[in-house]
Amino acid sequence: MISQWQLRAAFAARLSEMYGREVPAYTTLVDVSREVNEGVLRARGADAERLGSIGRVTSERHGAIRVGTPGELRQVARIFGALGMRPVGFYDLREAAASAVPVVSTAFRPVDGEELARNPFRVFTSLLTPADPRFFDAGLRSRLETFLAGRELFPPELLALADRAEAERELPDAEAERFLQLAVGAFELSTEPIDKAWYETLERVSAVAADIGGVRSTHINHLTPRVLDIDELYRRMTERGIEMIDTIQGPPAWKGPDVLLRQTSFRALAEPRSLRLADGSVTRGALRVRFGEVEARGIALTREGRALYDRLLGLVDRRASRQPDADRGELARAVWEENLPGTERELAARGLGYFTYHVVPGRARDGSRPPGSVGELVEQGWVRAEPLVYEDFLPRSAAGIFQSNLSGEGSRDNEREGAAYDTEWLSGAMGREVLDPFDLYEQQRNESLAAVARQLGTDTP
Ligand code: OOG
Ligand code: NI
Repeated sequence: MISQWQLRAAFAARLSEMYGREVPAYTTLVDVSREVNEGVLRARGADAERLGSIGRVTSERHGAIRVGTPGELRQVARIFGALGMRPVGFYDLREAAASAVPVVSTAFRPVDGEELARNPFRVFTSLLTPADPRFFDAGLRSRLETFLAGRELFPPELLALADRAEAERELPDAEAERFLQLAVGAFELSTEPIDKAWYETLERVSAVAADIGGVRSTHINHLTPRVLDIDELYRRMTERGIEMIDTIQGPPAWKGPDVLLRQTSFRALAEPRSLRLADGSVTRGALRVRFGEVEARGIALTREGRALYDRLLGLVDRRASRQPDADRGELARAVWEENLPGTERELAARGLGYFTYHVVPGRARDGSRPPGSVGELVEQGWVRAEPLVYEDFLPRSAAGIFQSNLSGEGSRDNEREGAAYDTEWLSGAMGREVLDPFDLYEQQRNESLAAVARQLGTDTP
């Protein structure tokens, strides 16, 4: 029998194998990430594993896919459900991007601590928004919906195996093998010829709309390894002649604790594709749809911490617009140093970051009574705080990542009212509840505090 987490780990590994075969620059990214991680581990020892074991970090990946209809999203949810992954978070990329990205998104990932430690594979999953009149007029919307209704992304056999794996939380060896083959196959780039005129019609709205609705299949568009020092990785990739986008997105490099998520990417490479012309003949062309990304993960922020982060971003934006020649990274670093606590301990004390709490063995022996608050318990050495790693995404960075394969600007008619899409809508469309990431971190913290109280024989602090 192959359990759910083993299926998830095997799927991530096979997807990585497939992507490496098809996108060689990805293999370079993985190799350089491994070198950087080994270096950090040598230099920092156990401290390097504070936000995840080196085993977890080395195999850790996130992927991204894009689908066209709620029906397709429901099917994707069944496949990821088989792997123990649930939809977490709502990202509205229609608003976050400077240029047009007509999608709303969620991320499928494991949700409990043990499952995350085993293998945290996650997939950022975007759904096209044909009902948003800022992007699609009535005629184009209806052609698009007809096109999407006529395609099948996932074979029925794959979906049946997925349902079984989700219900039974495991599959027998032979079925597991079949499931993995079909699942990886469903995310490969198709060789079927693309209708050139139709693709280009959608491309005028947005390259992302064309990537989703211009073809009869879906594909993984990037797969992202995790690195422990993204500034060092960026230097080494550049040295190897791979042209990265010009920034690392997310928080700046600074001397305080790493929080949330820092990401960077290289632009999609032109790949040969068959294009069908209006007269039915097939010609060779090239499309840029698959790219490479790498990320460094930090401590998950609480709602208060996140609100502070968003305020600081705004502050950096304002300073950057007043000083257009200044280096944005430097400006951000200065803003960070003025406003964010420089140590993990303070981050915890000010309620800005998520931690779990664990009883320090032996402390109770002197016969004194443990204090009542978490802060005092930590201060007096009864419990130690372990940071929770951020398992999710950032809308502004995601919008930046989407640009990695946008050739044109696309178009958005800002005179029109946008269609309303939100978490509830997405949950309804998928038939599964889209979970709130803050609730999940909070739950992990609360469970650890309940365990502390049980062990110390006190009330939950
Ligand atoms: C997804 C972009 C978002 C990330 O890491 O923020 C993303 C896409 O390009 O489909 O993967
Ligand atoms: Ni990504």
